[in-house]
Amino acid sequence: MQENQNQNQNQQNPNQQKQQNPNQKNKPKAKNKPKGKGKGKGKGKGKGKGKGKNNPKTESKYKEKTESKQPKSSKKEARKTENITSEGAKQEQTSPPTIPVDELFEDKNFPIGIEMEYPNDNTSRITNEELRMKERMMLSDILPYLRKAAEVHRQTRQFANAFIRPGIKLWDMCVEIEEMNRKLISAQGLEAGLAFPTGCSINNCAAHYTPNKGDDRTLGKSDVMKIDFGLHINGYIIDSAYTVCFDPKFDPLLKASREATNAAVKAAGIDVRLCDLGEIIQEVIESHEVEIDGKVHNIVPIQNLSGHSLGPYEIHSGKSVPLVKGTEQKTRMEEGELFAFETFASTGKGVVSDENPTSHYMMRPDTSISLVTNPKARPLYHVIEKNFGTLAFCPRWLDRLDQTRYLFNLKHLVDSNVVRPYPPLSDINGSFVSQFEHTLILKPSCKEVLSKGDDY
Ligand SMILES: [Co+2]
Repeated sequence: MQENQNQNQNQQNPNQQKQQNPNQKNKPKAKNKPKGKGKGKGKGKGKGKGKGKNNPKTESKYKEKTESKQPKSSKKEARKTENITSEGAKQEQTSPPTIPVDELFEDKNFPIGIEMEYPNDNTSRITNEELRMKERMMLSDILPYLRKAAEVHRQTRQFANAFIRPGIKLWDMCVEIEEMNRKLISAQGLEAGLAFPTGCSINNCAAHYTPNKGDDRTLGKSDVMKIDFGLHINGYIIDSAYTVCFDPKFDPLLKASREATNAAVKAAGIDVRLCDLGEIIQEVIESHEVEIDGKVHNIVPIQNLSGHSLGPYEIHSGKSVPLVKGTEQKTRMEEGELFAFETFASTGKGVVSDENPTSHYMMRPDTSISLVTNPKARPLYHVIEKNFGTLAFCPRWLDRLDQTRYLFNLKHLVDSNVVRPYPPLSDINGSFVSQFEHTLILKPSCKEVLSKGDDY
């Protein structure tokens, strides 16, 4: 999911900036901060398996399963997947998946993402035993949450790629993806579940599209679709996205974003300036071009979209990762921080603007029911607070909770500055946009790309 960079909205909503002082009511379970001090709960579960070679049997099985079902455009780049393993798995997942991920792995021993050394002078970090100790202390509580959510993401996207075909009804596709996510993560109130609606933005639409009731749109055979979904455990969010396209003429467009995201991930590190990542991303994206029906198009990054830091129950916790050079983001990345790196490559102007209709909404972090002047809208306020807290939601999820005739009240909550709308964001008509996104954490000794899989 994306940061809403619409200027007007930022101005009329000053609350949005005060994210550091969250309202308790909207932040249940926020007790596990990402920079936690370590609660002495690390039972040495990790067994140091992150670095070693893993059971070749389980590894190859994982690879084979995934590769056979990915869209062919994402097969090309062979990935180092040594760290992603099913080691510690009690039993195998079925196909299609039916077993909650909790039951697949013993003692919260979820697969580790790809661990990568920090660039340049930070490479010595990984060998420092003190740092590794600090890491276990700091992150022993939250890493299992993130790794489990990431494993669910991998399994669900593999499942989705097996059934997504041109002609599929997007509503059905989103429902299937969301139901699978709920099952695999053992969804439970605000303790575990979906972090935001399943985005399936198509062609010139870059982000924040998911079908509302009555939208019968189906996937076209040359559509460029961005699948963007997120999961969380106790507020710790995995935000990851990829592009699906069945027409090979768009392969270079997909490659531009995939390589840019990978380059940014590679360059990420403690003390790295966010503006420097923007420059890298822009350079990689602009080094590509794509020929569509006889015409060669330049490819550009979308300058008013960005990656973002993640906080507990907070999809955008303050820092942005620009996609172009020359921004004011002199801020640096810091140890312990969690980031969603996402890049968007476009054949259009490289600028998105709001579209209709809106499907993504999110309660503001510092809001209060006292702002809701119409008593008839108050029950909806409570439904949103109880089910989604400060996480994003969509009308489809209100339908699912048997809410009816909520549109007027939802509009009232938006007008009262209690709920913020996140409309679809699109580049110019006739353009095409690709996206790839990973969530990574800056551990003391190395970075871990949590959502990495064999597919992307
Ligand atoms: Co995101």
